[in-house]
Amino acid sequence: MYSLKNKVVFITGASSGIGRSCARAFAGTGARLILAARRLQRLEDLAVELKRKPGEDILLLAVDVRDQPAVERAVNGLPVEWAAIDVLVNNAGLSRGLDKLHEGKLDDWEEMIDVNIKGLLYISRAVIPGMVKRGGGHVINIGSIAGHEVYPGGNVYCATKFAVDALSKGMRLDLSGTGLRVSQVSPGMVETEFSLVRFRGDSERAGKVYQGLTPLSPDDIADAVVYCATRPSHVNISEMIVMPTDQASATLVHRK
Ligand code: NDP
Ligand code: 8X3
Repeated sequence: MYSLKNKVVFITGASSGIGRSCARAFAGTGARLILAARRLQRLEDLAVELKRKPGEDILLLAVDVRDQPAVERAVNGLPVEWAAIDVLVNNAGLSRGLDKLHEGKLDDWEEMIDVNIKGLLYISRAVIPGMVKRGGGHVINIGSIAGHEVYPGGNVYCATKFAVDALSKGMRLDLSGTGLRVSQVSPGMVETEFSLVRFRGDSERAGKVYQGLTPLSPDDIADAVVYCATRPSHVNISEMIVMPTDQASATLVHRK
């Protein structure tokens, strides 16, 4: 098994859901954590929960992944003892709305494309060159079943996750021979703030998404992410598609 003890793990979108669960799971491996999100207070609360001291064994970054200069400043400005990132978990992402394409809101499209595709690219562009220089590192992208199958109303969100799938494959090709690993973990339905964000705070509508079925928990996905990161260094898990037992495909869900 690949030991993560004292390795530097950088997680985007660590203030909630899958990213927060990844932070907890990686903390259990003895890794040092760089946690990024816009909501700094949430990250500070998480550092307290994990009993870690910001700056010492955990580093918190308030950054909007859509802001390329800010991303570059944050990564290039890391203190020297934090600069050698071993594992990057590209998790920050969101969906907005479930409108038919011809009725879609342009702002929703822009936000999903800016965060899910461009944000992932900005972070990757800032972090991966250092890994290449050091001859090692692991990029783990959070894709989705929505990156393999399109569902009604999913249009642009699905397109962004298809793009993440293409970027994961592209990274693996371009990084061949560098010693870096690239994995993608693609979940089905996970109960997080995802649907609340998609429906802009409408908790009744968000709750209905998971009604009558047992969704995945964000800890289930963190478990898969840590599994990828702890394989021996000659093993690259290209992709894990993780579905709830109650969900057979993007469109077929069993509800009691
Ligand atoms: P949550 O809404 O619970 O978490 C999303 C995270 O992304 C938050 O920490 C949020 O932090 C961060 N984020 C959003 N926008 C930005 C931004 N502009 N800059 C920086 N960080 C941002 O959702 P999930 O945990 O479910 O989602 C995590 C990932 O998992 C996403 O990529 C999503 O597409 C993917 N996914 C989710 C599934 C699900 O069913 N939940 C299934 C398949 C994939 P903050 O707001 O503080 O900036
Ligand atoms: C999130 C999974 O099916 O709600 O990526 O789009 S789904």
